[in-house]
Amino acid sequence: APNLIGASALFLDEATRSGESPIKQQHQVVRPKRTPQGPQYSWNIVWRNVLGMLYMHIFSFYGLYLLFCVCKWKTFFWSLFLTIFGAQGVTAGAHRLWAHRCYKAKLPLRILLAFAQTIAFQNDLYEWVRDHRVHHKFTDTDADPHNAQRGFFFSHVGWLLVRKHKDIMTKGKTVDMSDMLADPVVRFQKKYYLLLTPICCLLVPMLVPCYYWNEKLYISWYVTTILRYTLSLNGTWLVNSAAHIFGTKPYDKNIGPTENKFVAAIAFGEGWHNYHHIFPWDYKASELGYKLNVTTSIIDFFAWMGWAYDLKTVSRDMIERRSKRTGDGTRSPTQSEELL
Ligand code: ST9
Ligand code: ZN
Ligand code: ZN
Repeated sequence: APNLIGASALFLDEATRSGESPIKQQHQVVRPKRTPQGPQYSWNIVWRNVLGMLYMHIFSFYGLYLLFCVCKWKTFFWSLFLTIFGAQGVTAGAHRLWAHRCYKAKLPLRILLAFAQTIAFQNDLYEWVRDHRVHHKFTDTDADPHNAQRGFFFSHVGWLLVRKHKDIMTKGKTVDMSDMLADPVVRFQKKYYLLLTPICCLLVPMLVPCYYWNEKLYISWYVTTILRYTLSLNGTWLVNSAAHIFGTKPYDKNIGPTENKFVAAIAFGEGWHNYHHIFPWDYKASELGYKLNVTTSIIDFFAWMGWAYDLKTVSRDMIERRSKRTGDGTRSPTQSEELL
């Protein structure tokens, strides 16, 4: 059964005071300082990344054509499977397990999730989690790797195309990552990432259809690899862009992140982002049960198996009090009851 954390205020204060535990420290939030004239940015472009992203996005359209008009149906389902499996490595793994420690996972589950996250090719777990903890601590400031104050494009993909703002490096150093380095699964993936990720994300996904059902190599490359990877990346990036710009703010109207159903549906439950930024330790990343939240059901499944345990969540009373105090009034008081 999920373990209810009954006093968020206490939890946050304690984390702020001690500043020691990586699990508590990641829940500190530093509010953005806004200047009236707005900051100036230099875009130090990394052309290798720009060319890579251009190639992927342009050839994804060809992949779309092949997907609907040419490829075998098994190739379609193989791509779908890779999308869902890889996404769980990001949502249930990198995000809810490693970045926020919303629950604990036994070794076999950690290996499975790290493998899935390698298929997703979104940087190694260590780098992903570091950027994400820094994003939560310095949300929508220059120290946020995908600062949504710099607009939709920057927070969506632009941040991967330019050198990072110096604040990310300097302030990012204050985020404790020792728990990550203590995990042998994380260390292994980090050490061999440059070898593992091209194999898991590009090569094997492409070769399986050719070997098992005689798909043509070029079809498999454009559909299973290029299109699937590009769509998965865009689905993930929407959490940083759309769910920081469009939507309601039932839990805290003073922050950028929003509740966005469209993103929740596409990103397997990660679009309930106003809630998530206020209660980042909740393994459900929303208060709405399984509503547009496949990831929560996957974690519950592993909890039922005994591979996931110590699931953390938030009491309804605490959510209600917070919503009344800082929300924008769009939270329906009955919505969580209906779904429980
Ligand atoms: C990708 C990641 O797409 C997406 C993450 C999205 C997160 C979303 C979260 C929402 C929830 C999840 C939703 C999932 C939904 C799934 C749905 C699926 C359908 N703190 O980076 P460097 C220091 S990746 C502290 O090289 P540059 C550090 O010392 C896509 N320090 O900076 C570091 O050295 P080291 C594929 C930090 O040179 C040094 O700075 N990958 C931090 O400015 C240099 O770091 C790519 O495209 C920090 N946060 O380069 C690759 N950061 O590492 C993109 C840095 O040795 N990356 N430091 O300790 C790059 O090419 C480069 O990073 C760069 C910046 C050009 C962007
Ligand atoms: Zn998060
Ligand atoms: Zn966010």
